[in-house]
Amino acid sequence: MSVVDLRSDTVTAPTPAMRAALASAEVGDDVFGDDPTVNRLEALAAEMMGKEAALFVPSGTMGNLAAVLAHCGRGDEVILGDQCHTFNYEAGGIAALGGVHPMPVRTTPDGRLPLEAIEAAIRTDNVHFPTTRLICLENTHNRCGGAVLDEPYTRAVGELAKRHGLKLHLDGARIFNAAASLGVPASRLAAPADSVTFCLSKALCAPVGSVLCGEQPYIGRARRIRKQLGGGMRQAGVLAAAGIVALETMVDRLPEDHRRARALAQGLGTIPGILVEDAAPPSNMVYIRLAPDTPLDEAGLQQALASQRIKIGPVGPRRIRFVLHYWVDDEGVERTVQAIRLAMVA
Ligand code: TLP
Repeated sequence: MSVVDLRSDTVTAPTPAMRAALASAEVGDDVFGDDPTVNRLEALAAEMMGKEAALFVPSGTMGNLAAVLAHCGRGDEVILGDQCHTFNYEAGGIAALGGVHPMPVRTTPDGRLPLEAIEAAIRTDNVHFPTTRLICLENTHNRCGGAVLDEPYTRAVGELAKRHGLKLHLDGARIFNAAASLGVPASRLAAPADSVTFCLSKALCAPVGSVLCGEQPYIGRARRIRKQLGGGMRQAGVLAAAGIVALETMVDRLPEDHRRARALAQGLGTIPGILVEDAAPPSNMVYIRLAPDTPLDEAGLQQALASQRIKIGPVGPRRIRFVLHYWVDDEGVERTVQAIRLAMVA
């Protein structure tokens, strides 16, 4: 029986085509700018995001950190969502390493920061205050059920930022999922942002890596910051080669994961005691809650499923996230629904 791993799309092992590409990748020292495969990946990524330049980084966390540090100086402030990844899951890096002060704004369940709330969070010019420099958005929104930010909303935030002389960064770890969900090119969703990070190592299946995209001088500053963070990699072409395969072959299949997320949500919705947060999830994530009167809690369910070789990820008390990806097929979805149905009556 194969393992069905729904804990995250970060668990995705490389595809056979990626393994072949990385084994034969042409490489050089990327800190010297000599790695042709990294250069090719960066050019492709910039083109797909509609930006001038790109920087290959080891992780989404480093991509967001370098992005924020290239926009802000010490004591500057960034407006971001209280549910966003940078605020919750990046070990406080922007503050710890960059001296950048976060100004969290309440996130609505659809992953948005209300425009009025952003505007109200912008500091006036007063010696007591930090200087507002940057706004961050996340698309798709991880903690908000994989919510998708559409083009008009992102454009409205971009216009607001411009009006106030601020920059806009987009954590687009799963921007291709957002694009697939809306049926628009990712570059349209990135257009209002000054910078965007996206991940190769999540739904696109590459083993390692993310890319930060923006205008040339900005990416130049980010390149120096990546070096300061210890992220200057040498023959990184072996990783970039898998990233190129990811961009060339894995983007168009994302609607399959979204279809399976909806199937999983629908199946789980028929099980007594399971409260599906969104019966028609917008991208590749399904969030459920266990009803208060069910004997199994999230750890109990996780344990029951582990014995069936199904891995799930609790994200809070009685709350569980399931993430669909390349390595989970229809049979895996069915097996999961059946196993949970049995565990809930056991
Ligand atoms: N998210 C991971 C965990 O850290 C929670 C996951 O399993 O979903 N931005 C967003 C929106 C993310 O979801 C993640 C990873 C990152 C950035 C960071 O990427 P990595 O893990 O490459 O540093």
